[in-house]
Amino acid sequence: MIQGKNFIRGEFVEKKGESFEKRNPANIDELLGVFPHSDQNDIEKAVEAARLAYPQWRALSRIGRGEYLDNLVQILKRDKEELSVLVAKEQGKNITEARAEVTEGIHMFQYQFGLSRMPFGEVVSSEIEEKDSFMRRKPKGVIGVITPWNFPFAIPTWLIGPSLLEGNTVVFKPSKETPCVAQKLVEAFKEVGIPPGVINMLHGSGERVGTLLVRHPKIVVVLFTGSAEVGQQIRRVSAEIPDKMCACEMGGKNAVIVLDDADMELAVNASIISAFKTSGQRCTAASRLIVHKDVVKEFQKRFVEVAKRITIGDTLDPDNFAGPVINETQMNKILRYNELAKEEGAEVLLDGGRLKGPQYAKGYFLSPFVYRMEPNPKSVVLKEEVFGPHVAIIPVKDLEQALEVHNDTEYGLVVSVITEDCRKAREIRERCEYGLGYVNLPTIGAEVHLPFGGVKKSGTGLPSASTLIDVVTHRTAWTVNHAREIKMAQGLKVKL
Ligand code: UN1
Repeated sequence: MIQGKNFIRGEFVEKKGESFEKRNPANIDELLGVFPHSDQNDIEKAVEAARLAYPQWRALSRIGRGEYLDNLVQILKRDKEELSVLVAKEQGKNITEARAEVTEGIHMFQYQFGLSRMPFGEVVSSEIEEKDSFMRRKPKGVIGVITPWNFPFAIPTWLIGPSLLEGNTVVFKPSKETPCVAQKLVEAFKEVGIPPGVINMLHGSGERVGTLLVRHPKIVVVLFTGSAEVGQQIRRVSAEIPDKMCACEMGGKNAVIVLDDADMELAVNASIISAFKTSGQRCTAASRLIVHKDVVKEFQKRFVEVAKRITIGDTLDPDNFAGPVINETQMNKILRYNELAKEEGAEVLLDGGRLKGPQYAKGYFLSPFVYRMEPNPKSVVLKEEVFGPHVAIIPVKDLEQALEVHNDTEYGLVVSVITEDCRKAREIRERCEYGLGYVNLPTIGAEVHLPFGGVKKSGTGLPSASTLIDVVTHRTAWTVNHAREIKMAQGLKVKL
């Protein structure tokens, strides 16, 4: 049982007053921890701590800051299994996925450590031979990091790692659904002796703590991963405050496109992984399988066969495929989308729903819901993100229609195409709207050294992971004259 605490100026602080519980979504009898609800006063203290720590932290060399992240990696590697078990218990993903998630987070800090010795600017040519020009990056200040519950370890590292390496300081607000893993991550920062105030953490809900953090005038950048609705609110609030910018990673209505020449086994396996890993609770999960009509019959038969076989249950049993969904609200939302699909005329191929039986009685376990539906621009279930084990098979007559159906949503995060034909894959690459594209792979499984972010409603056009550096630094121009006299660019002549 974790006694949750906020982390401010290098200390875990006691807090009386309102608190909230975190329970295991696979077994709600298991209480994992109790955490404080932060208030305006805590926010002021945390932001002030980050503000005071900033000048010294940025004055440390970039390599010096990287060393802290390398030390952190050693601790996280030591505690990897403990962290993975906690991710599985708190988030509800299977232990094999939890281990992969912790690995992904460690990769981010390793990547940042490696980057600390790499160039962080450019030498730029000038019209005047004696002038040397540079693009140099400067940190921005205090960054607010607001993270979701589906990747309680990896996503915080994705946002905190680059922010700290570049010399910013951080106030971190983890999801109220996954405070335990956040607490462990911050404990590791404390153990490496990161200077007080460089990272601070506040527990609480998005509506209260998140909102106050976004509104705080001293938070210059907000990094957010979560729903499109909340992201849109953050964008609105940020726009009102001069000097504030936000980078939001939001949802997806991702698709696997299966063409008529697809390797069928690969197509089915990639689709199963895309639709049902993490119980469909990834922003990269696919809830649409767009399949060429000539192969749709075979595809759907094989897909449903495998979907029926996947085992859902105990998150610590590595032989299970998936665990529960995160909470009752999400479970009910997914069930409503299943019903809506029926109302919208779906041909149900596998009627998923709440799993029954004593091993499921204490958790939010859902079995896969699979349906077939003709392309329909009016259908809500073909457009909205479900974030659960809910997937449509949509038959299309050719590549042209596949492209049209793919782009017919407000989102644009991930597309995967299953084909042996490089020309068709190229058409998908050029004409689909997405931020991450895959060929003969599932839609999930991005790596930290690539850009991560979507277009349209999925993102703000500022991808994270490797490219977050562009958000957490300001690019400055620095020009030095080595001549004795002043020579101007653009042929400007000045007589004095
Ligand atoms: C998310 O779901 O918000 O590509 C992130 C993936 C993971 C990251 C997902 N590496 O599925």
